[in-house]
Amino acid sequence: MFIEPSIRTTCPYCGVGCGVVAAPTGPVTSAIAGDKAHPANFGRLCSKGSALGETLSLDGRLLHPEINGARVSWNAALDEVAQRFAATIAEHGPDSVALYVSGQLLTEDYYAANKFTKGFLGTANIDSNSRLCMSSAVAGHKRAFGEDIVPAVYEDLELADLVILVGSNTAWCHPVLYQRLLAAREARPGTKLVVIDPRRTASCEGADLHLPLRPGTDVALFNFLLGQLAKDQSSEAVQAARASSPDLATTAQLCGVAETDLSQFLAWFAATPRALTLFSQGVNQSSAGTDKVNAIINLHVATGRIGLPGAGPFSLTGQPNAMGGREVGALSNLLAGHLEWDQPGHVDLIRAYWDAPNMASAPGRKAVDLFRAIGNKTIKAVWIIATNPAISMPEAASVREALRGCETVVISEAMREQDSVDLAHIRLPALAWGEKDGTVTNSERVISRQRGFLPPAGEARADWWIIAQVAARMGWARQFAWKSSAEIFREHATLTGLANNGRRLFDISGLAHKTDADYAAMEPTRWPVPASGESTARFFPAGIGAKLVPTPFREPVRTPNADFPLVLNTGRIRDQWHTMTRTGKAPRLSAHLPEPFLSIHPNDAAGVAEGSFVRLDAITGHAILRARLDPGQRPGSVFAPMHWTRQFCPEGRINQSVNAEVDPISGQPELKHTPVRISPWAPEWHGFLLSRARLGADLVEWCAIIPTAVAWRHEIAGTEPAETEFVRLRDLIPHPGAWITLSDPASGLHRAALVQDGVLQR
Ligand SMILES: Nc1nc2c(c(=O)[nH]1)N[C@H]1C(S)=C(S)[C@@H](COP(=O)(O)OP(=O)(O)OC[C@H]3O[C@@H](n4cnc5c(=O)[nH]c(N)nc54)[C@H](O)[C@@H]3O)O[C@H]1N2
Ligand SMILES: Nc1nc2c(c(=O)[nH]1)N[C@H]1C(S)=C(S)[C@@H](COP(=O)(O)OP(=O)(O)OC[C@H]3O[C@@H](n4cnc5c(=O)[nH]c(N)nc54)[C@H](O)[C@@H]3O)O[C@H]1N2
Ligand code: SF4
Ligand SMILES: [Mo]
Repeated sequence: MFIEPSIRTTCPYCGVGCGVVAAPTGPVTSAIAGDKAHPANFGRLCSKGSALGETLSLDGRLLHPEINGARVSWNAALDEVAQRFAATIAEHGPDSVALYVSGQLLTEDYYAANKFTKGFLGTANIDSNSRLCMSSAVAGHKRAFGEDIVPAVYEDLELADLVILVGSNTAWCHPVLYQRLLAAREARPGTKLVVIDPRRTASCEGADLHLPLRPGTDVALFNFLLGQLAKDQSSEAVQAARASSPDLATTAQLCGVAETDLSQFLAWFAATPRALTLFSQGVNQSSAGTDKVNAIINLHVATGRIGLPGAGPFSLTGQPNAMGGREVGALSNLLAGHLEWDQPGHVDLIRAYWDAPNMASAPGRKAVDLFRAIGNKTIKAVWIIATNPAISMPEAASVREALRGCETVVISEAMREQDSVDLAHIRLPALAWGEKDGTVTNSERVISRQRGFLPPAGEARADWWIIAQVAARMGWARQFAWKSSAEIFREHATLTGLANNGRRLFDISGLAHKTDADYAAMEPTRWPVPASGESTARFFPAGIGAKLVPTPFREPVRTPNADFPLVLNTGRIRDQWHTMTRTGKAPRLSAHLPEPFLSIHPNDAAGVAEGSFVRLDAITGHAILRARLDPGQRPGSVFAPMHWTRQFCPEGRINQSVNAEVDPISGQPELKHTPVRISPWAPEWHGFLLSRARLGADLVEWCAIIPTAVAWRHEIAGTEPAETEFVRLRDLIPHPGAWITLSDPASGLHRAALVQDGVLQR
């Protein structure tokens, strides 16, 4: 039951962009339900969305600005940021500073960050965690369509006769879309589902066909279909496709799939005009990510299966506002409003519109390169906003080292205990979901409102406000004089119509005159919304206006070898979100898969038993994980989740081991393909410790912290002698009560419970 008034807002997790109805039931508690009127979910929510109410507590929030760990006033913190950035630029030039931002920012925050950096700091060194996520899709779209355009909409899921999931574990990562898909198949039982993924995922459960391809070979697979089905065989793209994939046998061998399965897929695609291909990180996060995207688009364009009801290539966005970040151009190689660095007049247009004194004139550094430049001290000041690169970047140990050695690290964050926050000199508390207010754009180009329904936590402020305050202190008060997110939205919407007249499909100038009240009440709205002229749901009907791009197949940069014979694949689990800052609070969400693990095909186990510890080694690092023997793994490749951090399980951090090879066009790192080896890790002892207080994950050699309804469970193991460790651990816990201990050296079992005033202390 909701206590009125309830607020309609949007889920802060994935790019499906579900509408949520929230009603505060106390200072930090809220009832959460799906919004029946929202076109993304029509009232549905997944496990993460429905547990949102359990993640709103103030535990762990960053509540006050800090400099070097000491609490300071906002004025002092903002002055310090402005002064340090100004001094660094004065001494070393504008390219010695950078921002690293996030697809979890609202469009208004994102717009502010991009304007501040490119127009005023005078550098294009602003990149986003979207580099690790969407940049290959962006690059592929631009090559095929001339602009970063997603041609399809969610309704196509209900209209398609053949749905293909490529490198997308939709059942876990875009669950409401998967539910929509299953419901559509129930309504129209003939609809086929094909999954293309090296491992058998939860998304395969409802599939008619699973192609467990050899990791990294998607281009060859789609090239084969293109070569077989393209009407015009003379184009350069078709020639390139036929070179890698001339026939069924060669392609099946190269991709490591059964000939019968591949020919089944070919036959279904050939026979089905309404074919829809959803793709995600198995495509983008690859050293051939951009070519994978274009190989998929090529097939749809060459066969006319695009821009029509139920047909098209469809890039699923990861974060809630991955799309919004692209709209405002907040990646180092983009400009605001889908304008382009190399188009005559575009940079000047923005310079004039912003009244920008220091407009950057060329693209800046992409994430991997940007952190390397911090490492070698080319970049001396960085401002991180709403992301956790110390965990989520590949070769994460060197990213941490880079930050540790950097003169000035500023972070705007919602949480106090977070691996990157630990490394920052200046910490700025940001509003979180439920408090902040603005817009986000989902995978199908629908702009929705996120609305606040809770008071700010402590002294937290909106991300756009923090940026505008620093800009004002650096001398640009006039250009950053916004009083509300509505004002920023109008400025952004107006920009998209500048010198446009249909030249750029991204145009929302029709929303530029929304009053504050209109903005407050704005319903989900799909772009484009030009001030004048036609708006359309789908683009490039039957492929008209789209280009075929040659995509010669190539192997990943680093391939398995004698030292590192297995391929490490990484990704997500159903109930955790990235670095667990929110989902890690909810016992319900931690119950599904409570510890970091490595999925291994039984043939590759080499002495590692189910449920035991396994050590993984790569060139750049190692991890110790719980082994799960899974016949659904493709032999030769192992899978680890990306989520565990220093806060939750230091030895479970996988990104120390993940290589930072990048796609040459998009700069997106190859997060799904690192050569590794595995071996058993045999601790002297293992056990668990339940405690009301969280004791910290560096308690012992291996520790994973798991929230439960009554206490924190510390799953622990070590190689020191059990007896001494047992006593050490017991004495770590400050206690006025008495220990009841039970030790049986013969069986090696040790138990202890703390009793205080006759009550068991957990
Ligand atoms: N539960 C949950 N949901 C999320 C998120 C989360 O953290 N947790 N994060 C959100 C974000 S930001 C993103 S980007 C999306 C990501 O959503 P997805 O891309 O669906 O998720 P991943 O698990 O990263 O990877 C997808 C699949 O790619 C496969 N894969 C690996 N290599 C290859 C290959 O060479 N070819 C092919 N075809 N497949 C391959 C992997 O086996 C994996 O199953 O999820 C969003 N939704
Ligand atoms: N190995 C491997 N690594 C990966 C991936 C993979 O598949 N495999 N996937 C990559 C992808 S696709 C992604 S998207 C990234 C995600 O990686 P990150 O972006 O690093 O992960 P998050 O935990 O989502 O970090 C978001 C942070 O923002 C904070 N926050 C939340 N809301 C706000 C706000 O409104 N304002 C501010 N200032 N802070 C806020 C949260 O507390 C949290 O600390 O990881 C990438 N890394
Ligand atoms: S599908 Fe995505 S947007 Fe929808 S409730 Fe789940 S996490 Fe939130
Ligand atoms: Mo992502």
